[in-house]
Amino acid sequence: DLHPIRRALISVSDKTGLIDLGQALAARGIVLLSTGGSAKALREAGLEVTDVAQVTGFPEMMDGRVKTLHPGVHGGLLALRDDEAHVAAMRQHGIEEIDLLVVNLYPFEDTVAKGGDYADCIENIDIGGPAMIRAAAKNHAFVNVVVDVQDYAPLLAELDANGGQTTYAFRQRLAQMAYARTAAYDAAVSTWMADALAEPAPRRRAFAGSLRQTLRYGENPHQAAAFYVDGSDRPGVATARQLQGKELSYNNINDTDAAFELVSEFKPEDGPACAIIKHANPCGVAKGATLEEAYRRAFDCDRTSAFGGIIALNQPLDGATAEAIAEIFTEVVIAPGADDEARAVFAAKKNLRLLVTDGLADTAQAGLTYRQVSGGMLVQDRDIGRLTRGDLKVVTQKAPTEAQIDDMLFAWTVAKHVKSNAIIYVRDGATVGVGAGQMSRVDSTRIAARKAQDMAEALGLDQPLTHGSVVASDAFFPFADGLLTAAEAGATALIQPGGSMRDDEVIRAADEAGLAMVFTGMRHFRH
Ligand code: 93A
Repeated sequence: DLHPIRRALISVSDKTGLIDLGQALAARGIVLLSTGGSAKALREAGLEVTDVAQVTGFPEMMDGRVKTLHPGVHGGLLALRDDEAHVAAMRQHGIEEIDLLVVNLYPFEDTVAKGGDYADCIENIDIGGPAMIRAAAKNHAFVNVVVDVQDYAPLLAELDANGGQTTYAFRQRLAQMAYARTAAYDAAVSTWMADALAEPAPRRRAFAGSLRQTLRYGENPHQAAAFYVDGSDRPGVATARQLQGKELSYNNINDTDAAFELVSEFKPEDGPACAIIKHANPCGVAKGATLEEAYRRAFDCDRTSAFGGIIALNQPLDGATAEAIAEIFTEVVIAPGADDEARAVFAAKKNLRLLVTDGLADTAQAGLTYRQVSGGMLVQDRDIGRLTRGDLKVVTQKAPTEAQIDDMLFAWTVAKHVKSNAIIYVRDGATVGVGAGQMSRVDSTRIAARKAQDMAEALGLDQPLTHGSVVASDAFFPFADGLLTAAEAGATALIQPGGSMRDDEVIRAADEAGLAMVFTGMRHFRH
């Protein structure tokens, strides 16, 4: 299954490494065919190149839309070299074998990311390239197809290791990667069109991702893993610049995303905010007069859990905040910038990963989320539900104060980012208890209160910070028990969707306990 490469077709948009590759192939006696711009570049480097136009007998036409779509090319890629009829057809029509195809496609994804207009994006949909890639990949029994600049060196190494030939296994691997590329490419086109159409329902979507990096391992060391990015230029973990620290792990990426998405809910102009995440759930979220204060208040929600956490800030990291963060072990800090002083403080913490973004995530941006299930994928709109004061319906005799409403909205925003069943106690713009990921809502309510109790003891407070707090529940209280637990912990007001069969009972219990309660009419499940 070793086959030599005698003739290569090179057609690349990204000309990186093109000349070196052309020279290396020519030096191995390989005849070069090429399209317009690629041929020109190779020729300027002094290489001998045959224009594809000569192979097809047609000039490149229609702004390059039609250049390689011809039997002279596709016959050369698809013909089975060991099939008499195929070989006869080649001879009859003057078609010659193409043994190596090197293509990288029109930069469609980059054009979208750079905000290209509709016509620009359309023109950057490559047709001839994917057609050739798919043809060459299908015929990998004989043909080599390279779609990535990174594979130029391995190709040359393979040729050198096998006396100018390639093995079947090598070609097969190239073919697999080639189909991954064309699949991702078409997915990117489809996704862009769906966005352009503002297609509301997550129907007939394809996942457009390209490999950003292979990871050391997945959630656990025995699981292989990789990070794919969708090419959108949105601020977040996928586009952040890492200024220092070890390579991000799978869990780091997941948690950093959760932290950054949460902190991005708090606009910088509304003041500093900090979110600390552990295992994808917040263990402290707070606003503060300064960034340092926001961090310290978030930290005080649950100091035990915050150890080894992921910290996200809604404003550029400054020196004082960096000093405070550096007091304990932290895995990752992500912020929309970091000043020199902060960088100097962190420089001493070699393992701490510092990521900076260009601004915050747009939490109002529509999009889709994907989750794999056995045998399929669940796709849904992102949860961009947002409430304002006007959406809140007071259902108790007691109405909440303005300050309580502020805390309710804060707690509600945090609840959206906590795994269900989510219960959040908030006081003065800081979480003071978070109950996450429990199978029973009343358990979440209890756990959050107990943790607040533990914190009070650790901080030497007379009473837990849940005293005088407001509580958010991501879904309705099915019974009064959760509400009564919150009241016992000292909560004075509640925000919840409402809509339970027993709403009356729950409202009555709130009235009897002297609590203020509002219904949102919106739920924030997160699983
Ligand atoms: O417009 S196309 O879809 N029509 C074609 O027939 C065709 N053949 C190759 N684009 C086509 N290509 C693409 O041209 C390749 O995929 C590559 O990205 C690009 C290389 O063009 P040039 O060599 O002129 O820079």
